[in-house]
Amino acid sequence: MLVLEPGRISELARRLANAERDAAEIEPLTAELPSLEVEQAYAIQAELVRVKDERIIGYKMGLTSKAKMEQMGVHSPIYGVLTGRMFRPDGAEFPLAGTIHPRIEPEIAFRLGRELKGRPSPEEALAACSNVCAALEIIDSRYKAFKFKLPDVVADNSSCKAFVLGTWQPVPTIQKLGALAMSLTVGGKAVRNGNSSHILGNPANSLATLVGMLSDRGLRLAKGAVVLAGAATEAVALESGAIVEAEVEELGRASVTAR
Ligand code: OOG
Ligand code: MG
Repeated sequence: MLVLEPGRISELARRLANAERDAAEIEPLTAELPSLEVEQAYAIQAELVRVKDERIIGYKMGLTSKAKMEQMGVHSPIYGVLTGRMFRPDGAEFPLAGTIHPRIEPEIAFRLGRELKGRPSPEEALAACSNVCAALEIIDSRYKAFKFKLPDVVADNSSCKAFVLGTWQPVPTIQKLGALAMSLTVGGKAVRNGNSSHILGNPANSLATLVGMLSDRGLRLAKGAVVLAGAATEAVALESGAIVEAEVEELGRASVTAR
C-alpha cells in the first residue's frame, strides 16, 4: 500500500486549496500517485476542509445516479463537505469569476431535525429530517478538463463549489420522495429531466448511505446539518447570464443567476 506521510497529505490538500483559490486547474493526483486509495483521499479531503477553515454545515453525496456516474466515468457514490461559504440563497447571483469550468445540477436537500449516526435504514434516516427542499449544486472540479478517477474527486471535496437551497418543505412520505419528477431549466427551457428515483432508488437511500460512510470514519450528522442527495441528471456547463432553476415535483424550485 502507498504510504502517505501527514506532511504529504497536507501538501496535496494545499495543492487543491490553491487550485481553487487561483482558479487554476491541476493534474489529477493519481497521475503522480497511481496507487492513491480512496481512504487516503478522504484524509486529503478532511485536511483540505481544515486548511480552508470554513464552517461545516453539512455534506453532499455525489455520483448517486447512473446519469452522473456515466457522465463522469466513476461508478461509486462519494461524499464531500458543505461549508457556510458555499451556501447561496435562492435567487442569488453567482459570480463565475474565480471558477475554472463550473457546471450545475439539480438536487434534493435534507435538513436534519436531530443527530444521525451509525447505520440507519432509509426510513430511519428520513425520520430524522425536519425538512426537504429543491436545490442546485455548482460543481467545479479543480482537475484539468473535469477529468478524474475516484480518489482524485474524493480528495477534491467531490468537486463542490457552491449550492443553492429553495424553500424548506415538510418531509414527504418515503414513497412520495422516491418518485418526484425533477428538471433543470436554463432561461426557462428544460435542459435536463430526471426523477428522484434515479438517486440511488430514493434520496432517502442516499442519506442513509451517507450516514454509514460517515460512521465508517467516526463521523456523524449533527442536528441542523444540510445534506445534498446527489444530482438526478447529468450536470450542464454554467454560462454567464444563465438563469438556472431546479424544479422538483411537490418540493418547489431553487434558482441562481450566473454573472
Ligand atoms: C463529482 C461530484 C458529483 C453529484 O451530484 O453526482 C456530484 C463531479 O461530477 O464532479 O456532485
Ligand atoms: Mg452534486
